[in-house]
Amino acid sequence: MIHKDNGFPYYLQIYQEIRERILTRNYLPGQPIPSENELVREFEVTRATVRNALKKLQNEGLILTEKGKGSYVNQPKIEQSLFKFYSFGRDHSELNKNSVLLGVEEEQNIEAQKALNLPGDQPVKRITRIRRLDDLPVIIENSYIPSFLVPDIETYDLESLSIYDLLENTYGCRISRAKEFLDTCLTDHDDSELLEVDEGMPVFLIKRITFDLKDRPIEFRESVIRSDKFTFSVDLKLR
Ligand code: 16G
Repeated sequence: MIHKDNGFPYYLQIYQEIRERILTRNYLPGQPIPSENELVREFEVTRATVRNALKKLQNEGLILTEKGKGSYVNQPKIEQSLFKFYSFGRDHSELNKNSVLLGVEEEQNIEAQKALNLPGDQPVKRITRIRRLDDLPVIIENSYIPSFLVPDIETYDLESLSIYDLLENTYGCRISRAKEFLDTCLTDHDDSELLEVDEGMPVFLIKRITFDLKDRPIEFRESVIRSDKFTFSVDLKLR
């Protein structure tokens, strides 16, 4: 199965072969892949070579490995277009989703106040939610809105309602556009507990400012998003 004389490292050939079996759904999401011993026999290589191949698949999130239990195929990531002003509530319709409200606080927050063009004495409401997909926590979301726009937002069911729907339908703010900044960071202790991942895992950090029809900023949102669950895509068109 692998070419021993073409100079291409054995572990990369095995990695490519297993990767292909996953992408062509020969090995299905959630299903185990052959054990190390089986792969050693199939490819006629050393165990160290097989381990290197598996490590690369693991690093890329294609397989998950549990000590003593072997490796299985990870679920494919959810694709999000960067060019769509999507709503968590309305998207991912085929998945079982819910939000857990961690709290609503009125506070002074310099970064949010700056993003929202608010003078220092104008407080914001911070709404913190964990967004879950298929029973896994996938996003930690902090939404900051000038308090005067949403004086009683804490009285609404923020676990089921979309904040954008509330802004539009309850508070009369018409949304026109949003600007997003996409970054990465590593999870700290608290984030890793909330997202149920290892501390220090790379995650996306998206900051968004949402504007109303008069181009006034009305919301600043900071989302920490699991990079093993989401992939962001952009369609590039020439004309
Ligand atoms: C999620 C979405 C975000 C969307 C927001 C809607 C991802 C990665 N992010 O954070 O794009 O705008 O939900 O919030 O899916 P809403 O449910 O309050 O309208």
